[in-house]
Amino acid sequence: MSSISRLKYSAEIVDALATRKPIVALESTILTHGLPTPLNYTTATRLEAVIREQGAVPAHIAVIDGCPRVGLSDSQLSHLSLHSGNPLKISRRDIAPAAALHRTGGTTVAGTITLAAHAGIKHFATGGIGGVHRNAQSTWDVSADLIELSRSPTHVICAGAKSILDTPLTLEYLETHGVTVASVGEAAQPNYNFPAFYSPNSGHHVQYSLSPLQAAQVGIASQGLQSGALFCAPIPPQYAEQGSRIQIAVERAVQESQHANNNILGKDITPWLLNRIAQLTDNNSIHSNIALVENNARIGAQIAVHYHRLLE
Ligand code: PSU
Ligand code: MN
Repeated sequence: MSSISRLKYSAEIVDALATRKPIVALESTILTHGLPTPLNYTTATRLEAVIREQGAVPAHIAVIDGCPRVGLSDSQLSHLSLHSGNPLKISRRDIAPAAALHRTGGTTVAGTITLAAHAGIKHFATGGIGGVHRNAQSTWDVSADLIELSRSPTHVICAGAKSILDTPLTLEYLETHGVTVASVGEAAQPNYNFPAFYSPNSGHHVQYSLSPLQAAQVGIASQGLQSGALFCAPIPPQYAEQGSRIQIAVERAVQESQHANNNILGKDITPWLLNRIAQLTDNNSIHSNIALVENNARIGAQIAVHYHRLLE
């Protein structure tokens, strides 16, 4: 049986799809590779609560025992968060082998978009996306997240791309591949900064500054174009100062990862850097990460609610 035809929905998601409720997808690599236990579990349940507070339905996506799932139970979230049995990091390329070999793993942004698009879920909130890595000119390390955004109609709400990546090259890549990029926020003032995950401003700009309602209107206007979009919400301002301190640790971690002795390659690079930055910042990076992903879940749910009202 194909992995996609094995896709299973929780009862709540079956109902939400049938009754046309707003749904916000959530990834699970943040549980299996992005955050340490038990903060990964408490964050996952908090994100679900934040989305419900706004009147939308959360849909965590993962592959469990070979079964791609949309909507996870509390015990499935808790199981993933314990990292037992060495869970896979599941990008698009890993979905079929994980299904065939009955493996369990967290879906990345690319893996989650693939499954969310199949389920007909338009909105997906996460922390940061993968992008074009520094030195990609020689390593070719470009995250599959960017490719997936370019070929699916999913709209992703995130806090930009981490400065472990090459921001201008990431923006160039998104432009070339037709992905809409905008900032989104509840503030009255327009904001044309492309955020840098731990910091509200990367020093690079976007062309559109949207309210959640306007982001939903862009979603409606994108129908038929099959355009993916990246809606970027900056980390809340109280974390800005800490962001510049974390930046120093980011630079050091990137340098260490490039040191030949460490031999960090491929899909292990992003989790390795996240863990090293947490060590170097005394876990401050983790608190920032949790704050921004909650902010994105809230704004993502607001966009999804507006979108569904506009559809009616
Ligand atoms: N950024 C984070 N935390 C994460 C990730 C990115 O701050 O957990 C994860 C996401 O799942 C993203 C993936 O899709 O890392 C990107 O990995 P790569 O760079 O190998 O494509
Ligand atoms: Mn990579």
